[in-house]
Amino acid sequence: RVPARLALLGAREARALVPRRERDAHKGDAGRLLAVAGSAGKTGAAHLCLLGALRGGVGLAWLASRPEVLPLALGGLPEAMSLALPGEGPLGERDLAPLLEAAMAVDALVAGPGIPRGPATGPLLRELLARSGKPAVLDADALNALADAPGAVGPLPPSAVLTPHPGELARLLRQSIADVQRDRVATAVASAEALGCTVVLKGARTVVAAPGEVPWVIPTGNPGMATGGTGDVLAGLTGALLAGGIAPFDAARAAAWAHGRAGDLAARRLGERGLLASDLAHALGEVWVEWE
Ligand code: NPW
Ligand code: AMP
Ligand code: MG
Repeated sequence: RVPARLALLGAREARALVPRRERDAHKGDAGRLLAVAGSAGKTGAAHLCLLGALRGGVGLAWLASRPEVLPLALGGLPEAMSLALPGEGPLGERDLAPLLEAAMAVDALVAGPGIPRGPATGPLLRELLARSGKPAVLDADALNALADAPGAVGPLPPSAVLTPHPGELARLLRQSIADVQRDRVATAVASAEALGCTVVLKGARTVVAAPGEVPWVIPTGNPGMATGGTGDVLAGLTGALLAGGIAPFDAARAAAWAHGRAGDLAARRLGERGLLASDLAHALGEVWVEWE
C-alpha cells in the first residue's frame, strides 16, 4: 500500500532524538551492547560493527564470535571485550546458552555482520530475541539467515530493528531487487507492517519505517559510502543508541541520519572515492561535536 505521507528527517529533528549525557553519567548509563558478528573471512565486519558502537557512544561493548575470529576482529580496538563461542562453523543451537547468558547482562544486541550462517542460524536468532527480550539490530547475514527458512518470513519482536540493503530486503520479501527499488518507501512500509518491527531500507535516501508510523526519509549520506563495511558501522551505531535506552524507531532514524552525516563529513576531507568505512566510523565523533 502507498503510505499517506512521508517525512524528511531534518538535522534538528535527528539531534533531538539523542539526549545529551547527564553530567554524572557512568558507563552503565551509556549502555551495554553485545554484538554477534564476524567469521574467518569477515573479521573486519565485526571490527567495524564494534567501532561503530564505540564511536556511537556505547558504555561497554562485547563481541561474541568464534574463538579464532576474536583476536583479528578486536585488534586495534582495546575498548571492546569479547565472548568466545566455542566450536566452529555456522551459528546454531549450541550457541544459544552462552549467547542468552551474555544477552541477559546487556541492554541491547546486534547480530549479523559477517556471521557464519547455516540452517540453524535463523531459529537461533529468533530464540535469542524472544528469550532475552532485549532490543536488537538484525543486519546482513542475520537477515539472510531469517530468509533461509522456508515459507514467508514471520514477524519479529516489535523492539527489533532490521537494517537491510536492497539485496537483503529482496531476499527477505522473496522479491527481486528491482521490485524493492521501484517504490522504496512503499516497500519499507509494507515490510515493517509484515515483520512487525522497524525496517531501515538502506541505500541512497535510506527509508526508516515501523508499523503504524509515518515513514521517514534520511537526506544525509553520499555515494562514497558505497564501499565495504559502512553497513556494519551502521549496525553497531544503531545498537549503541538502542543500548543507551533510545526507542527502536527513534534509534534507527537518529543512527541513519548521523551515519550519513559522518559519511558526508569524512567525504569532504577524503573525497567520495577515498572514503573508508573506518573513516566514517571515526567521523561520527565530528557529528557528536556538532550535536553537543
Ligand atoms: P549487485 O549485484 O552488487 O548490483 P550480499 P554483502 C545487492 C559482510 N561484509 N542497491 C547487490 O547488488 C556483511 O556484513 C564484510 C541495489 C548484490 O546482489 C555480510 O555479512 C566485510 N542493490 C557479508 O559480508 C566488508 C544492492 O545486494 C547483493 C545494494 C555479505 O554482505 C563487506 C550483495 O549483498 C561486508 O560488509 C543497493 N544499494 N546494496 C568485511 N570487511 O569483513 C547491495 N545490493 O550478497 O548480502 O553481500 O552486502 O557484501
Ligand atoms: P551495506 O551495503 O550493508 O554495507 O550498507 C551500505 C551503507 O552505505 C548503508 O548505510 C547505505 O545507506 C550507505 N550507502 C551506500 N550507497 C549510498 C549512496 N549512494 N548514497 C547514500 N548512502 C549510501
Ligand atoms: Mg551490510
